[in-house]
Amino acid sequence: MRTKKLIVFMPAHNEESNIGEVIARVPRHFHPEYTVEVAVIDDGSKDGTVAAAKQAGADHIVSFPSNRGLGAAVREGLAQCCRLNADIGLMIDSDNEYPPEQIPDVIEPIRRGTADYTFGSRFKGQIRGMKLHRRLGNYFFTLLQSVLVRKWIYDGQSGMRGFSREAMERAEIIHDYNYAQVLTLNLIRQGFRLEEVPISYQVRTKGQSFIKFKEYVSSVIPAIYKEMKRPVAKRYRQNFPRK
Ligand SMILES: Nc1nc2c(ncn2[C@@H]2O[C@H](COP(=O)(O)OP(=O)(O)O)[C@@H](O)[C@H]2O)c(=O)[nH]1
Ligand SMILES: [Mg+2]
Repeated sequence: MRTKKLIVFMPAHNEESNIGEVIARVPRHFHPEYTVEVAVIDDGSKDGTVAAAKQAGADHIVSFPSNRGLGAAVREGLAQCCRLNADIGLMIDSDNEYPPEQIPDVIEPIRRGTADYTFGSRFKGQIRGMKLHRRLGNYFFTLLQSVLVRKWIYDGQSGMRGFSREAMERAEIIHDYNYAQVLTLNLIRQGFRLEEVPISYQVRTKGQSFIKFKEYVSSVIPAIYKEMKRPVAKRYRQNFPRK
């Protein structure tokens, strides 16, 4: 029996005080059929992020020479998973807000074959410490995605997501600044199946969120519009042939 590979990848920008703990908490032996590797995409960090990641046992580290943005880093993470022959990819933020212990739960629908793309869903699970304005921003952008894809979504901005190999190969992220909305619109429009798994989330206690309201809105809204305007090729699923 061929062992399968799960790659847990982490976009990181100046997370020296958090990334080591996230890596240490990744379950390395969650299933006898799976090996687990950790990949870090360091987006031009100026602090000790790379050293902390190495120290904590990261298996692969890609460093951008300068800061390119979270969308670019996630795009590189997905490409790296394919290059390293992952069967499943799992992205998790490196700021210690999402629970690595729940990685097996979040990829379970993909292992089972009932989904191709999963979210660790904070709004289906438990949230500690989220400020009201962030909560409202999350509701707004999630509702917008729900309307655009005509499917009820709970947590469109989650920083913990699972991907089947095919979803990783075909995903397109059309801007460098962020990925959260455009990636979901792209995958669902191609016909990939999304499932949300409840997780518990704790707002960061160290370091800072990179999100600045004006910059976020003025980058994300045009990107959503651009993604929705692009034609996408529907994937062909063998078990559900199209009529
Ligand atoms: N690649 C990349 N990652 C970033 C950047 N800024 C933040 N991140 C990472 O993206 C993740 C989410 O960022 P964070 O600032 O916590 O956003 P929030 O959770 O939405 O407040 C963390 O893992 C950060 O290290 C950036 O400029 N580039
Ligand atoms: Mg965060």
